Amino acid sequence: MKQTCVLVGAPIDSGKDRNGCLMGPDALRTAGLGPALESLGFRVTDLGNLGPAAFAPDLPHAHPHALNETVAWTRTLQDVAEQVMSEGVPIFLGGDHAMAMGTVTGVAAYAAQIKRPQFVLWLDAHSDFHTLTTTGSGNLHGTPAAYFTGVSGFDPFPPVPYPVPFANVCMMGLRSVDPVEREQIHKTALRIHDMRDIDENGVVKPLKAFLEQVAAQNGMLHVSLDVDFLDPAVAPAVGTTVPGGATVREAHLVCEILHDSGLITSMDLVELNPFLDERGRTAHLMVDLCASAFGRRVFDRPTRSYL
Ligand code: 6HN
Ligand code: MN
Ligand code: MN
Ligand code: MN
Repeated sequence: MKQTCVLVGAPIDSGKDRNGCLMGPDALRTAGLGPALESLGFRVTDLGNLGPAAFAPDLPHAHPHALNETVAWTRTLQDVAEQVMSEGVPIFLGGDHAMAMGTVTGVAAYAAQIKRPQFVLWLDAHSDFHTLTTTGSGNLHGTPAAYFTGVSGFDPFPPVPYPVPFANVCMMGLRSVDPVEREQIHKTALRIHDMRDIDENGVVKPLKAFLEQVAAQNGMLHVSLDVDFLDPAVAPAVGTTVPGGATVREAHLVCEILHDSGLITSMDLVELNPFLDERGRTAHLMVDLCASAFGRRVFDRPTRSYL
């Protein structure tokens, strides 16, 4: 039987002050995400674009920015993510990275139901490990990793009954971490691979070690791919560019190995701001990376060759 991928549009744009990510889901569709997955043998269903639950309007220059709207999105996404997990492999189309407050807590609730541990691979220039009190910018797309790991300081947000253990989170590609985030991360068992680590060791070694841990525990694996994991020279359509990111091949290799592992159970494609793109090149790159993560390859190799 064909496996099903479920596309879930989440045009959340409240995670920062600069608008544009609301066009992300439709740009990913326009760049051919659905047909790319179909050509790989998947049945693709598309839930269309979601909206936030009802919320009281936020004040224009509040700190944090757009708190009520982001809480409302988190509620919607938690429910939908938990539900949709029984229908196939959801691919959540962002939207900015505040989306992961809902998607990761939602899929983790499903994992708890079926009594499997949840793991997260975080591909990002940033650690997104602020809380409502530590964030300097007030931009909530800088907070999801602290929220879904159960760090306190998220009062207006729904409580997190099934936090993802720090040791089950692997972050790759980091090169912009705020001092408070660094201090907090030091106290945790998060697996961190910054760009220097990738320069020295490549992506295969750390990724393989993480995937072995996921496989050994029969874990569910959520992959959260932020556009700025990539170098801005190849992926310009993001508001938070940081030089020195992953190359096109490094990113593909990560995705190809993820596919070979057979472990991906859900995925986020986030932070694409089509308003900043150059003739759709970043949208196309994100679609191509997603295709690699779901089995596009040049030549066949034995599966699970990395495990
Ligand atoms: N992202 N650390 C910065 C802040 O504003 O808190 C940047 C956050 C970037 C968010 O990667 O999704
Ligand atoms: Mn906004
Ligand atoms: Mn991010
Ligand atoms: Mn980022």
